[in-house]
Amino acid sequence: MSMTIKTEITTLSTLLEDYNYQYYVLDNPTVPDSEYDRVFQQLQKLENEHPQYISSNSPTQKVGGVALSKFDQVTHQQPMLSLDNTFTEQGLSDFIDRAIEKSATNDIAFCIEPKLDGLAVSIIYEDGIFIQAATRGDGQTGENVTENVRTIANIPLKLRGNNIPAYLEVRGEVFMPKAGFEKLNARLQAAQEKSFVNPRNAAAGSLRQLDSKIAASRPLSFYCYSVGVFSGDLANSQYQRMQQLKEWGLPVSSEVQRVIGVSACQKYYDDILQKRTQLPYEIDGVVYKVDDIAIQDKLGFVARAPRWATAYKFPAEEALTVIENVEFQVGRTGAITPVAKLAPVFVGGVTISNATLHNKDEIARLDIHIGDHVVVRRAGDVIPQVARVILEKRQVENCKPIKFPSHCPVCESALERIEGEATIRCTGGLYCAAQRKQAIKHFASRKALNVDGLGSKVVDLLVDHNMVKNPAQLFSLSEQQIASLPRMGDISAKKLINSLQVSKKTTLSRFLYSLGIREVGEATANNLANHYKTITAIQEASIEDLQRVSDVGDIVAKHIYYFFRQEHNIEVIEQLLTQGIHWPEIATVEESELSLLGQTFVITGSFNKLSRADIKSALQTLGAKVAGSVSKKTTTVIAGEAAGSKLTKAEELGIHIMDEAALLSLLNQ
Ligand code: 5U1
Repeated sequence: MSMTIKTEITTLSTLLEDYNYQYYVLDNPTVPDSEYDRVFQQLQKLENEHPQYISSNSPTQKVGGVALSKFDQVTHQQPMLSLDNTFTEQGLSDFIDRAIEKSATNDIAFCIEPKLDGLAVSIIYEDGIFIQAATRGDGQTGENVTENVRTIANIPLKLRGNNIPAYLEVRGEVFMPKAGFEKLNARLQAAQEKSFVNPRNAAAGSLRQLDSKIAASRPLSFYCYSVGVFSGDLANSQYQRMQQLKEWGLPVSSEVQRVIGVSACQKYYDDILQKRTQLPYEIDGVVYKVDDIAIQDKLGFVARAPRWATAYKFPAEEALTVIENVEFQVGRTGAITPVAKLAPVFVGGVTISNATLHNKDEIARLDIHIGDHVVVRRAGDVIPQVARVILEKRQVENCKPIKFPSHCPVCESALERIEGEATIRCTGGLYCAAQRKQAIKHFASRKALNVDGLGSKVVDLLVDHNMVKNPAQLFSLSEQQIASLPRMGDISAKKLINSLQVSKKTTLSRFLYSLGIREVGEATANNLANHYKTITAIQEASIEDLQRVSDVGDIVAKHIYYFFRQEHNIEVIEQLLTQGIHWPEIATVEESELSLLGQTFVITGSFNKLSRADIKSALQTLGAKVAGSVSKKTTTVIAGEAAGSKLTKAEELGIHIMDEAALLSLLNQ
């Protein structure tokens, strides 16, 4: 009997280990969370009934144990080194040249990966079993954080596979993914506890908890980036070692690559910088390591950093400055956005002098005053924000509270705040010149009617000179009127008239998008067009019916419904159609003609002949689903030029891959 229980416990543990490996390392879960939970509970129940069979590396042992009074010290057998760093392309190229020169080898390969913004940790496995984890500390001695690291979900307590060394030290970064950080802070704020300023601090604070149950409740994660002390043999390549760690069940970033040459190294940096904001965790640069371990040994160290590795850091995303003033902008839908006017500061690679304060609640939450010293943040292409106020630097005599206006700063109409919304809006509609300008700019924008030559400045002029009060009036403008505007001549006027003429031929989806209905972006406009086929059908649809369209929920349905019931909007649409805006009829497709029904596509990379939006809409028209990430459910990946990790993953999973030419021929069929 006891043997059966023991076997059952082992079987359930192995099953959970497999699920964890598929989820955390392969990034390809094979069962729903509910199934994982069911098996977990079954194991937990058996272990509770037969505690003599609980192993310290059982998947149930990730919940934390008794609190410690302090952390013990751990001396690293091999010092944990720091990294040299550079901020410039020249610095990277110098590092590569030095490595080539010192190693007397011409074409050195580099193993490269993003530099995570977390804490370095060393983990020791003996005979494949997790036995100890320590922080970097001063590089020689760190703190024993075994009980906390044990609780990190993606760290295996037992390695899998073959030829596992009797002794293996892996090193890597413990970090907190962005989503987990947001949730944790929301939870702390709700409990009126102090929140963390960034994911790195949250990771550090969580790892230093003496109570491992608290650490277990924190959404920490881990990626390996090197091997420390080990017994036996390992591959002589940093990249292959990382792949080997992955096979043993250890989490390794899917962005790790092996490349040769300065330009490939620089390209990787550029690509990662581009997708930085989309990554689910914070990174602050790229780490380059000479791939060949024999060359690494030959290169050795200077002071406490290896000559064979460097970090090419991204421009700092946060900087300190002063709020000089606050202005209030009026958006396309009347939203009033407070904008901080800053003492110019260099951040994220550019000088900024404006930062959004979002809304009235945000001003109160941050307790911002004019004159305050603040930390501003500019992450990628995201609008700069004020991250926090440095209250210690506030000089009361030089500070004044921000007064939110009671009326629209542009048209003086009343402001309103709908219950449950954070945004305060101007009620002026198109009477408000600011809303008029934004509405016309949106109407003419690239993804809408795409009117070439009708940029922001021209729209401002047209509205300021009272020539255009709504988008339809653009089409009644004469060449003479346009040419009479400052800095506009006969030639640009002719061009603009011509562009307006060309823009009249559009698609229903673009037309819908151009109307600027709240919450109706490109994708929703496309879904509406494909569903209803005609503008009249959309105009007549009820709130309930609108919710049948993919991606349209109760709120969006109401926005659409009420938009088409406003007298003014009905008039403008009528005028636009009278002016000759037209689009090809959308054929009614029988279900039998939806040749891609039931298939899921992922689009990655860049394309020459088609835009991503066009590809997406063409695939959807044929009944396919278009997803953002590759998983086992993906049928086909459409890979353009410079496709990155999605393509790699598709290859790993053996998913069908199609290039642009193959896609065009499929669409032609
Ligand atoms: N991704 C990565 N981060 N990081 C930090 N690799 C890496 N390597 C490091 C450090 C300190 O040190 C190497 C010298 C092993």
